[in-house]
Amino acid sequence: METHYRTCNICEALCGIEIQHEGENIISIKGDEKDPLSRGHICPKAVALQDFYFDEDRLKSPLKKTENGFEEISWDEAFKITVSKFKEIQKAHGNDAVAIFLGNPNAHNMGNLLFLRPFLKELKTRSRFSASSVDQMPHHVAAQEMLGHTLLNPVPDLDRTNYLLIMGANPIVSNGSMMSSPDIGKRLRSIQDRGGKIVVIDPRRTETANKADDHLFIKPETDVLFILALIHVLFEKGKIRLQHLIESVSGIEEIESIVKEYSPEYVAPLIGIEAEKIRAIALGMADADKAVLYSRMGLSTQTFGGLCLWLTNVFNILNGNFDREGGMMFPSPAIDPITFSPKKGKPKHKSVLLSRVRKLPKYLGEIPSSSLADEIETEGEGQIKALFCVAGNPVLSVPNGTKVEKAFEKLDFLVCSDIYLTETSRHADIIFPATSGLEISQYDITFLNLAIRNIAKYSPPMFPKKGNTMHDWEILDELTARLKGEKRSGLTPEMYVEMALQMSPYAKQGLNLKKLKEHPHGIDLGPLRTCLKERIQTDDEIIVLAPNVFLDDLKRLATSINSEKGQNDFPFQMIGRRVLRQHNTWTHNSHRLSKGKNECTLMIHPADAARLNIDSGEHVSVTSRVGEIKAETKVTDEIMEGVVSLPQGFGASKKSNMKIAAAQNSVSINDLTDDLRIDLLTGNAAVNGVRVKILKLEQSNATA
Ligand SMILES: Nc1nc2c(c(=O)[nH]1)N[C@H]1C(S)=C(S)[C@@H](COP(=O)(O)OP(=O)(O)OC[C@H]3O[C@@H](n4cnc5c(=O)[nH]c(N)nc54)[C@H](O)[C@@H]3O)O[C@H]1N2
Ligand SMILES: Nc1nc2c(c(=O)[nH]1)N[C@H]1C(S)=C(S)[C@@H](COP(=O)(O)OP(=O)(O)OC[C@H]3O[C@@H](n4cnc5c(=O)[nH]c(N)nc54)[C@H](O)[C@@H]3O)O[C@H]1N2
Ligand code: SF4
Ligand SMILES: [Mo]
Repeated sequence: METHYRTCNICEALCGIEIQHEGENIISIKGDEKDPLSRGHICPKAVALQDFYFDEDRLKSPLKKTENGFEEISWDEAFKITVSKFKEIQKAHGNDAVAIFLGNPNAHNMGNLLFLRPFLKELKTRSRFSASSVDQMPHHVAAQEMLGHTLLNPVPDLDRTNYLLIMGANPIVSNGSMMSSPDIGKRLRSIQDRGGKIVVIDPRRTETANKADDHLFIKPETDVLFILALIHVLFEKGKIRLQHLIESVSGIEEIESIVKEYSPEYVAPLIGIEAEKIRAIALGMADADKAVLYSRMGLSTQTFGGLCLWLTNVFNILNGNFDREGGMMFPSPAIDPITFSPKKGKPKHKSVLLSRVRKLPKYLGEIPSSSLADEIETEGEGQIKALFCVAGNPVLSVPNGTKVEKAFEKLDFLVCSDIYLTETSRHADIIFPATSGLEISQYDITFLNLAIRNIAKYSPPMFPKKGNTMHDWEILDELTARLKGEKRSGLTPEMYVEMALQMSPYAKQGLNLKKLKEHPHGIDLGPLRTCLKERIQTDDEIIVLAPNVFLDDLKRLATSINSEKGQNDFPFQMIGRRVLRQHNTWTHNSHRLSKGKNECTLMIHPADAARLNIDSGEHVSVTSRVGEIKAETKVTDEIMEGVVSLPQGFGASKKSNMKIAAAQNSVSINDLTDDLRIDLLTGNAAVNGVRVKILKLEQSNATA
């Protein structure tokens, strides 16, 4: 029997796993007790890594669409067709006519991250989209505007804080996001064991809220008012303390004048939380020496996502808990993406570019994914004619997925890299079959830069490539070479890691790839430490507390307050949720993860259900401006009155080749979310707070 150690690359938690196997026969997958970050923790999804590897439905050969369905072709033919199509379309319509969509798994795969850069350089397209604009773009915008670099994203120092305020995140289920913190349950309990406090602000009493000391319901999309009121209280009670950043912050007066009008008494009726409670939280955090406000998905994917994430930083800074033990801190990763694109000394604040059709902001050089369909459908210079979708499933993951799917029919050429024939890739002309989690080598470049301890870890591949698949990085390297008309680069992800480690601040301590290979559980580089002075990228190394883009956006907030738009036709606000046993759209074909009760239910409050005469288990139709779905209800007081919740990532189509997933009859929340609902400041989709109406279905209409 052999034992293989690696990091699970499904979600951001970075759990170390121990796999016992005899050749291809897996005997067990367990948590690696010796992993310095995860300390033996895993979730049910890690065990399913074997299901994705062995899945019969998985793609095992390049495919070409023909009149008689998909046909297997050689890699050479797949590359030839793709590159000649790209070239032909770019020649006829310009470089931007070939677009790229990057899905979430790219961030979990070092090969993709490393080889996308040269590929994009060669493809020369400005039509770039990714899952980031349906997720965390506001975090990047706040980082760029305040600290000078999109990747300077602070993480809560969970292991040392004494007051954790969680807004719009459910880490007990998601295992943490923009905060790689495996074993989150124990870590939260430790806060309480050392006398600390956890408070959750969420329109749903979530699994995390159930473990917290306090949970407060908040009306969806009003969080920005809550945070403004917290800051108001800090000023009012003379609690501003900048600690070691006292000489390093500009714009305090502007913030003071802004928050004046947002007293707890003013915001309370708008957000649904009593003024007294708001004051108690602000003062509780001011008086705790180590306190941190952590905001995530629920705040970044709403109409005021940018303001929410900006004010989250502002609150943590003014409360003396930024770049300091127990507050928001910055990892000092061994491979630091910022060293590869330092901005210091360069002129900042070029104004942000706008997208062609809807004139939306293009942060990170990306067009907001909510406008993908528009950019395909709208004629004129720069219209998208071809799309390369790498590890993405926008038909299920982007707002108004039905519109995205229809737009795909207008494309001259769609090519996808995926492990499955999905709701998206089934429309492709060419599909590249990629390797999955157990077949790749991994050094987690993205998430070790978001981890709550400094760690370095490398995992070699465990299994050979399945069937006639290729690694994503090989696909990208081959495409780059053929676009250039040259031979493959000869580089491997390991070579990049080796080079990056040579430039690392830890190189002096002897950290290199050889050493990482000798330490399969990973190497602990210690707790987070104060380091912003070295890492900040603004020209004068000053934190900009009040950037103009945010100040300007406050006007949009002011006009939206008290606006009753749409409430009569669509009386409910819909929010999303995640389930422990699935990850986004792609894990639903694991029988292990998909068995059991239907998790794709519409949660509704008992008072609302009574008014509509609905019981748990009955079916309703849910309609928004853009679409309608049918769903089974779950009547529960864990959701706020007036709010309903559907999980994200569901809705596998019978037309995909994922038989287990398709048999579940689930629905896609993104058939209801609205591509026009967007945070205009950052371009991020507002998938939370969507206005819907609900109708009870008679028995005969109820088969969803
Ligand atoms: N309404 C609503 N919409 C949401 C969200 C929400 O909360 N509510 N969440 C958003 C968030 S946070 C995210 S990150 C996005 C995710 O959106 P996407 O990234 O579009 O979707 P995923 O399901 O993560 O996976 C994309 C595809 O990658 C394939 N895949 C998996 N592993 C690999 C691999 O190693 N290589 C290759 N080539 N392919 C692979 C999968 O089969 C799948 O088809 O969805 C967003 N959409
Ligand atoms: N099991 C599992 N884990 C995952 C994933 C998965 O699909 N399954 N996906 C991974 C990905 S890609 C990501 S980005 C992370 C996301 O990780 P989290 O940010 O923890 O995401 P969610 O669980 O969607 O939690 C969002 C919370 O925001 C709340 N919310 C919605 N609207 C509002 C609002 O207006 N205000 C407030 N205050 N709260 C609101 C919702 O009720 C929900 O509890 O999870 C990752 N981990
Ligand atoms: S929590 Fe995330 S990283 Fe850990 S085992 Fe589960 S899916 Fe893998
Ligand atoms: Mo995400």
